[in-house]
Amino acid sequence: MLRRPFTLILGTMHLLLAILIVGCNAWAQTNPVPFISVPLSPDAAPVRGGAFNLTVNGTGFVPGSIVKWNTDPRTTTFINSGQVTAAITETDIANMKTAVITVTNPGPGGGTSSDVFFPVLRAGTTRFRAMPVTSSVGSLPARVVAGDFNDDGKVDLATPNTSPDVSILLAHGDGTFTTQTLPVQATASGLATGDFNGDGEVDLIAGISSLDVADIFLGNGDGTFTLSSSPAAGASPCGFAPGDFDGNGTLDIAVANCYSDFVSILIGNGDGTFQEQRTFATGSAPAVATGDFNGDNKLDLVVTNDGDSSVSVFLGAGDGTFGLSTVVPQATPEWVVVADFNLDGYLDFAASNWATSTVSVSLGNGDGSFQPRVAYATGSIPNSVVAGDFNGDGILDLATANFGASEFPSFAEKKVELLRRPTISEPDLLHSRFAWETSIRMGDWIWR
Ligand SMILES: [Ca+2]
Ligand SMILES: [Ca+2]
Ligand SMILES: [Ca+2]
Ligand SMILES: [Ca+2]
Repeated sequence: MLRRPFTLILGTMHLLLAILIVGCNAWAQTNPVPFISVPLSPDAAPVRGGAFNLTVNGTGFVPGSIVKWNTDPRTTTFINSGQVTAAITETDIANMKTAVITVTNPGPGGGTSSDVFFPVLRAGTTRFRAMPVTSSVGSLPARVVAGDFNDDGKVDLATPNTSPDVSILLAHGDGTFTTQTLPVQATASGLATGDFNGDGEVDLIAGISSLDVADIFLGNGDGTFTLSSSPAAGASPCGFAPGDFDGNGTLDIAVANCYSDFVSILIGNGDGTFQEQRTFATGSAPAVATGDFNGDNKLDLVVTNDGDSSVSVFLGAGDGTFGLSTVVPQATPEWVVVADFNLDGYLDFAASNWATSTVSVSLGNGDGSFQPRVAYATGSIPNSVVAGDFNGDGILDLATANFGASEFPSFAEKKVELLRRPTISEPDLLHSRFAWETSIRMGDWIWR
């Protein structure tokens, strides 16, 4: 007699448990690592200009996404997977400085986007201060990357060198740096930042081209780094585009192999190690950048094929694989930058073409296709290109590092320089000057 009610209760409990499990599974959908596309809107603010809403466009945002101002969370409104807004306070912009903007997704999965910089400027005056500053680094710094490596709200730098080592330049905020040296196995030919173990601290990936591997250094949050792994990465890995390509909350990396005709995908395990590389064919001597070109909330790739005078666009399937979408003829594209240059909400790209001394802009149609490219003359042999709003009108500009520039230094160059580029209006550009490749990053390293 007692058995039936007991069975009934047990049955009901099973049903409840089943509902609970199904509900939990639906609720516990894995969140991707978010990705920020430039520009932010606005992309800068006048000092003491009052509170405002910052619009952040990108890929992989979820209802629990939080925008951080330096390391502090700000009240965030989820618009859709490609857009969030954040309430920036009057106090945030009370002083001139450059803030580090990131977006963090909650678990399961989740993680923190790469750093995007937000200048707070003196209203009505020139946007940048012209102030040449030189810092010593290792031999022949090939590139330069920026990030806040010690969580002090000041933007630091790192260069890969032939010494062989990586120089870590911790910013004092007055344009000077303390340089630390990170040993690597052999000449470091490329460098990129990302949070590969999901602890909120900026990590580094350095391409070791002679060994066909990449060294992964996990950031300790105090400006020091620990070597985590050295996954095989194609042939002469030299360019990197981190992104969560399979959307599982671990940062993955697309690797451009500078002396081959394929791109490697390293799927992250979330602890600073990676699965065995997957490769897919493209043109020769590629460089790579990422963004969502067709608005499906899955990161895509744009690959420049220097040796084939073309650019390939690969649409991401969202599982770490990519399909060739379109090949656009170009003139010896060496480097590529992804941004929304015409502010229509669709990502565009600009490629620097060394042989024709041009930079060409291809405007995206939002479906993975692009309008015919428009070329602009640059200085001699533009090896890399960077996007930034150099005159403060809210519209992205381009700057190139020109290999053939008359000020080109000797092979023995061992420095990075903050300098004013007279051809563009009033920027501080960081120009890493070097023999076979040059690279620039836009930023404000004078913390006023
Ligand atoms: Ca980390
Ligand atoms: Ca992943
Ligand atoms: Ca896509
Ligand atoms: Ca656009």
